[in-house]
Amino acid sequence: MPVDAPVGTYTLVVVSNRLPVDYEEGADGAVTWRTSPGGLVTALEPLMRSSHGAWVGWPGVADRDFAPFENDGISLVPVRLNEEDIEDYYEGFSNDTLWPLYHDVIAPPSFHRETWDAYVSVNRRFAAAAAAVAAPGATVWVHDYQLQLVPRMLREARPDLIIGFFNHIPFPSYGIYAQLPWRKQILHGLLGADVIGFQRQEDAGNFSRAVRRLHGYPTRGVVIDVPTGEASTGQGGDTRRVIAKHFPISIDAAAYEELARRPEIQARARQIREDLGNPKTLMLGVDRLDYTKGIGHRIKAFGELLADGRLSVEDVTLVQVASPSRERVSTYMALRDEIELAVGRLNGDFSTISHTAISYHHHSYPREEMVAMYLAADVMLVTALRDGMNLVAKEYVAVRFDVDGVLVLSEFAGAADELKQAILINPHDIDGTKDAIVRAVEMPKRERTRRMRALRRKVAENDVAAWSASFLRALTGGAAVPAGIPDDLDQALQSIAGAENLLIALDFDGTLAPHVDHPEDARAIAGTREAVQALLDLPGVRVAFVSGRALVSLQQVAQPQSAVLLTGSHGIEVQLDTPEIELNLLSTELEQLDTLARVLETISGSIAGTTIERKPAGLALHTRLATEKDGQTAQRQARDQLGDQLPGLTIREGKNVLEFSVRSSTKGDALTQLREYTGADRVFYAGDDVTDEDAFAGLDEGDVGLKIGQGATLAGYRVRSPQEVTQVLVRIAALRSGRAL
Ligand code: GDG
Repeated sequence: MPVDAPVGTYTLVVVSNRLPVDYEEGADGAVTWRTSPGGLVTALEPLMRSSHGAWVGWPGVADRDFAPFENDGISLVPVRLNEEDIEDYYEGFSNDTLWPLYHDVIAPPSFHRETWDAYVSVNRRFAAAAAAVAAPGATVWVHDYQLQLVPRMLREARPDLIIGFFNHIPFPSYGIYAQLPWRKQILHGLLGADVIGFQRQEDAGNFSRAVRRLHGYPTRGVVIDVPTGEASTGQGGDTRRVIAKHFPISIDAAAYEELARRPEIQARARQIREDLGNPKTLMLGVDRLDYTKGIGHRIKAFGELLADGRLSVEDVTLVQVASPSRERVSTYMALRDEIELAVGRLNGDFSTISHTAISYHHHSYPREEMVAMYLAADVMLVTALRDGMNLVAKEYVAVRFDVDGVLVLSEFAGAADELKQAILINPHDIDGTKDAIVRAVEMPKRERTRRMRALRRKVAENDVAAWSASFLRALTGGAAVPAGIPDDLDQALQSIAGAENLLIALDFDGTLAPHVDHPEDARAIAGTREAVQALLDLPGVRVAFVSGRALVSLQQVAQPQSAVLLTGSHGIEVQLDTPEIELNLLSTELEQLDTLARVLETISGSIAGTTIERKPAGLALHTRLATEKDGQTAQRQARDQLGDQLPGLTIREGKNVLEFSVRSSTKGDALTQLREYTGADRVFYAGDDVTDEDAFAGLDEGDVGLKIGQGATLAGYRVRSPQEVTQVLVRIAALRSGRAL
């Protein structure tokens, strides 16, 4: 059915390589679409319906145009791919270059200029399709490694859009990423997004490091400052803030558990065991047939255990589902041969007439059958050599409502960050993997239950709905921001007000004081001082101001009560119940500061028109008053000499100014120090600026982060203006004193 809505009206647009539907043609030639039930669809379906969403992607059939249509209440916008596009963009650049490269070159990546060209042009097609359907100011969420150039292309076409990107696979370390001939273009493409999501913290870190090394943009914690417009030549000017952070993906855990509780699926699980001759232990592997999944390593370990006599084919059977994948890519064809040779050999060596060592299946199964297998399996083997997340591990846990079963999990799968109570292995270490398998087979019931209970809690806490909500919250902060204190914020305030030791940490400019043209004119709005005093008067409450300003300047504008704890210069300067300002610098850093001053003073003394400004953790060399040539010479000399003498310096370039720091500190660091100093068990943090995101990122569960104004944020709550912050402070004081009475 064609969509009635004209183009350009969708407020939420999801873009992924594949649309979440499969094409089917009846005998009479009638076209039907079957929803392919991926986790992403389940996660986004309700939102797509409620917020007038559209999904842009390839419908899975080459060389055919399809008009936009609606399926199961979701508008689908097909992008055409020709046979050649599939070969070059999909099988070539995506799956034969990016996939192996991003998975730590387990297989050698190919680098071909023609497939790169195809990647660029197909990305352009996806970006154009998304730009055409997005409403003014819409949110667009682009998915995965096939479409890394889309965020930038979209931003150029539609600067009004809010753009998010999520990378489902790992992001490699710099040494590996640097091999890519188009490494700068890909980063540039991704940096078109406002929020770039990764599976693991390590992936986000690798990305930020690559940005620093290849583009030289400053990064602080999760924030990257990307120059805009002409300043992208690196000559200072305006910047746009991009957040690069981990958002570990998950599954629809409740839906898996619901299937597992169905009597017919439990009966099927019993049947599977029976058909396999009721082995004492059933082990299971479920993977796309992909070289990243470590299927060969698993088979090797199992074969050696049978050969050593530590496991017997009479007692243990391994069921391996290897679902067909990328069958036209030659590496995958070779992998299939290799795995099937290993399975055949192992079965030839160890199977008996009544017991098969490996029950191997190169098909796809319906989800119900997968759930029955998970239920039937005593031990689940996930031995990936590199894997963004690995949803199979989470599915196994979600299904086990009987709180039994053992998960053996590779530490190289993203899931290992959350699923710590699995038996974690290094699959390259065959002996270690063998020991882990034996341990899993022999694990006593009590330990199995204890571990599975903890695993289930983890998966239930972060299901796919929580995942998409947290990504979209970071991207848009939710929909419109209401006036006053929203209900959910009020509930959170009620909860923190009861803390044993409560820390109220507040940014100043934009949070307590409206932004003004001249920074020295900033003043907190009326009522703030009284609200702060009310908090200071309560037992177990500390109030801190956390600012990017130099502390002297903060004191001047905020005129804080003496009991207020102060941190300035993004945490480099502190004043914690002391009369003097203390510098948070190590003695080695103080020595570096001396060297820095010496070098810059010499340069400035010899070149007319250059001046030096001292900062708490560094110095700035100003060249505004020098001739252009002298300015350049001074900057070059400073870079060269300091590069030799102090290689670890952070250098920031602005218009006619070069700033050197011996320490890059963030408001996140400031908050950590305040938390330790006050011994707070709960923290309330309010801020409006992107530098406050580092503090929000450091909040724990149970803490409250409050963002002031619009813009991407990691804070859980939002208000519009400093006026509402004051209301919130008054409310916290009232709630807490109510408790004290
Ligand atoms: C990428 C990243 C990341 C498999 N065989 C059958 C079947 N499956 C289902 C599983 C699971 C999914 O496919 C596989 O997901 P994984 O996460 O394990 O791996 P990738 O396909 O490589 O996915 C990965 C993921 O994106 C999400 O961000 O976790 O790291 O590589 O749901 O159950 N499902 C059915 N029949 C099969 O035969 N029905």
